[in-house]
Amino acid sequence: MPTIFIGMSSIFHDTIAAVSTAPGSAGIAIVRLSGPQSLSITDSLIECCGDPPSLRPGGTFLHGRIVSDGAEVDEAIVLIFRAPHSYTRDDVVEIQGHGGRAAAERLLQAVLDAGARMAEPGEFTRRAFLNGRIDLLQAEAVADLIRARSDRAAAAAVEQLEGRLSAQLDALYDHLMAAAADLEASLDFDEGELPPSVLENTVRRLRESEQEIGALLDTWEEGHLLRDGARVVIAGQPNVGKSTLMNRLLGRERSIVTHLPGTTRDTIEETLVLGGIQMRLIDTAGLRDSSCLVEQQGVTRATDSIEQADLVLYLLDASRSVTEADRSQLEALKPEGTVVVQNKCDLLSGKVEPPDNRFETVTCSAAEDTGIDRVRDALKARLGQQDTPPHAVISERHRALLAGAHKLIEDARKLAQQDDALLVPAADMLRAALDMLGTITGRTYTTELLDTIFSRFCIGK
Ligand SMILES: Nc1nc2c(ncn2[C@@H]2O[C@H](COP(=O)(O)OP(=O)(O)OP(=O)(O)O)[C@@H](O)[C@H]2O)c(=O)[nH]1
Ligand SMILES: [Mg+2]
Repeated sequence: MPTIFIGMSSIFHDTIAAVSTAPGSAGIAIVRLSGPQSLSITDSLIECCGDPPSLRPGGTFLHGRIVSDGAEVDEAIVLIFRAPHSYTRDDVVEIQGHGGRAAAERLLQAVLDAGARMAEPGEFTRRAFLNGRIDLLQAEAVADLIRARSDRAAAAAVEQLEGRLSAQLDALYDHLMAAAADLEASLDFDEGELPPSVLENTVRRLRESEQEIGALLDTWEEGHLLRDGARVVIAGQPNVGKSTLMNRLLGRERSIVTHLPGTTRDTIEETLVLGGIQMRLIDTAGLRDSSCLVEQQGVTRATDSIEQADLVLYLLDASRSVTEADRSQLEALKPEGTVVVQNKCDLLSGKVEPPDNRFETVTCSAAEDTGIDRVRDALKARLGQQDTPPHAVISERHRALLAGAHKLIEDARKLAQQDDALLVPAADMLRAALDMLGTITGRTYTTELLDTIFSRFCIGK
């Protein structure tokens, strides 16, 4: 008598499938299925010794030939995950076939022909969320982890995936819920009869919530640097060696270098990972007035880049005296967001004086490749948070919601402190703030919100 495995009933009635490994040459490719027919579809495709997949327990694997329409598709290993012990909490099957684009596509086609539907980007993770295995913050962490370009970004995503940020948000939600309940309770008192201690308690709780949200909002800057990479803009007058420095930092000849001022016209962006920190390095056109239309546009782009930069490397030609244009440019830059680099030091015999004591200044010769480590060290020191262990940090989506909730809580508190008669609008505001906090973890969500979040995912995740 074969053992019969009864799967958990799922809210999903169809079975999705996708190639879950990256396209291209590789040892193996994995086609993943999730949904109630995952096992029966695999049964219909596999020729193997012993029981078919649907009669095997979860956590096991088997070897067999995948045959579709009488033709052999591939030799494969099949991994079985039974609901609810799977990535999506539904029955999941992973078929490992040979790698390579064509082989993987053939395997996927066989699975689709047998009754599965092609998965949308992020649909496996979306099902994991809708089935309650992970919350929205953890789902977002999956996308962050896949995209992480630096060790630190990956470590922060893992923290978030493990639920550190979720736990923090849940505690915040509960705290605010308690304050809102206190406030609602005070609505039952007649005017003038509300004991002051009840209101004092509510106000204290609201203040604590505001502080906690403030602390979370402070992690945004770091989160932005980890997720998007710090925007490091190399700027300065024409011909000071910006493109040469860009190439040195990247370790390859990316930007065109000539002796002619005005060589770089467009902004040139490349990713650089330095000491575990991801950055977008941006080479720009030399800043000068030009009658050439192309160069003018380049200078406009350079100026825009400087405005959006997390850090500006302002280059000077150390062999020349600092110009008026440099002085007025430096005047406009913030010392906390700028490192002055005095380049072309090889052309000097003596020591160079820093142009402006307000700015951290390093010297180098990009052409001779000396002092570039000083530039790297300055970048790492300015952009790294190496002294703190990696921790989960909020994203732009979370920031907008947290900032909104913070404002509502603050306004509600002020109303409550002002007059008993204003407790009703204050309670409404707290409900709206709770909704906002709930949208971060996915206690409350809309289809549009899920569409936006999961469209960032790749197919197969
Ligand atoms: N001696 C010396 N020459 C350098 C150094 N760095 C760059 N140069 C030279 O300076 C000239 C201009 O270099 P680029 O890197 O194109 O300068 P840029 O600032 O990008 O110039 P634009 O794109 O025109 O704004 C080239 O001939 C480089 O070889 C350096 O450290 N020492
Ligand atoms: Mg250049």
